[in-house]
Amino acid sequence: MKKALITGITGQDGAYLAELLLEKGYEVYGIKRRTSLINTARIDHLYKDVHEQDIKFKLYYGDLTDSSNIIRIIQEVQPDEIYNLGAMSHVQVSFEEPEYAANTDALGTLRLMEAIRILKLEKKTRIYQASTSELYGKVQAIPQNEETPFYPRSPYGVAKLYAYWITVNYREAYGMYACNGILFNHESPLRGETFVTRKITRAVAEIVLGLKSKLWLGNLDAKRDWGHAKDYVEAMWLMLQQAEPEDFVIATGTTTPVREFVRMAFAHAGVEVGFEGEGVNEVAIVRAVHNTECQAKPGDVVLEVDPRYFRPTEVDLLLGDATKAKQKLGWEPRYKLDELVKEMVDADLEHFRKEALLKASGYRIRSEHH
Ligand code: NDP
Ligand code: GDR
Repeated sequence: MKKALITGITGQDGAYLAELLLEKGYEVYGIKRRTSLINTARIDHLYKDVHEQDIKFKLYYGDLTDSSNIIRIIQEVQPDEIYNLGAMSHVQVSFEEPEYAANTDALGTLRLMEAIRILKLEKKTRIYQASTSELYGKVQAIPQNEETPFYPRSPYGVAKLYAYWITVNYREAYGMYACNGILFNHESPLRGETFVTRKITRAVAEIVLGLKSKLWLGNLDAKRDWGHAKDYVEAMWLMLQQAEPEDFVIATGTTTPVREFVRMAFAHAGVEVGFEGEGVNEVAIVRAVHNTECQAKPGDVVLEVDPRYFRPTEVDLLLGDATKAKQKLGWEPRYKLDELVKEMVDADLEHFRKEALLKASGYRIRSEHH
């Protein structure tokens, strides 16, 4: 039975990957941070299952900023595979916490690599590094593939650039099986609530159910190549099953503006919106409603632009070319963007219907606590 260690197991990708590896018969170990509120909501179902059977899923407290803790956990687990998904992963927040982003995302990766070396596991343990399309940053070529030059545009992107190269360097210097997956944006109902897709699908559900009247967003012109996290964690696993370690771009090959994602999400909930105005004055207005449950009415302004969400430097356009992954890994995305949008909107509608019921019954709901 293979053993996998996942950093960032409490995040979106960690949850899908843990599920996939357990299905494949792995023993799965994860590193979670100590937090004042419990942070394991995305993996609680796996944890419970385990108590009914043998222990195949175990969590350790830890942090990528703490070397001794990383060394101790790796020494205890002796993993066959490490998936380094832990990161301060929010691009805009990295402008507010640049040093922490560097410490976790750049030096955290170095700490993992060094732990492998200190423990002399170079020949045993394979490492997946969660690299990102944010490395491409300022557009140098369209579409972007493994040969496209990097030009990161945020402290997050720069920290991940270090992590990318230290992964390549340890592979070349010490013969480690270490791979970079250069993954383009991938989303799901488990996506963090402050990333743009989930922020949109949550707001659409709240607006439809009458729990909120308006959504505030930043740059509506940004274009992203959005896939489904479930497809992307499969690519991570495939990268560690090859004869030789290599780096791969993982993407859908389709790019879509934020504005269009908004339109699609409302449309899936039975609300047609149109956009008027430009720049900071752009708004989305309800044109028609085809959903009897919907509380919004034609003419309502349901989206405004708030410059607070503009970034000091932006990544305008991401479009990935995953030909290499298709040829060498046999990987292709299964989900189309409209299926992803539907799954996310449906999940948020279900969630907020419960809140709407509670509100109608006189209980205070979460959004009213802030
Ligand atoms: P999330 O933000 O959902 O999850 C990040 C995980 O990292 C969480 O488990 C978080 O813990 C943990 N973490 C944060 N800081 C530390 C730290 N100092 N030490 C240990 N763990 C830490 O990210 P995703 O699941 O979306 O992404 C997974 C990885 O892939 C990240 O490295 C991200 O940068 C990268 N990536 C993501 C893409 C995407 O579109 N989703 C695309 C390309 C790359 P907690 O739950 O306590 O916050
Ligand atoms: P990104 O994802 O920065 O691409 O990083 P995010 O969803 O945060 O932004 C995508 C684009 O939408 C624009 N945008 C907004 N973004 C947020 N979060 N909130 C808003 O209100 C808003 N309005 C417009 C942004 O400006 C941007 O252009 C994600 C993360 O998962 C990274 O960890 C990962 O490496 C990359 O994807 C690939």
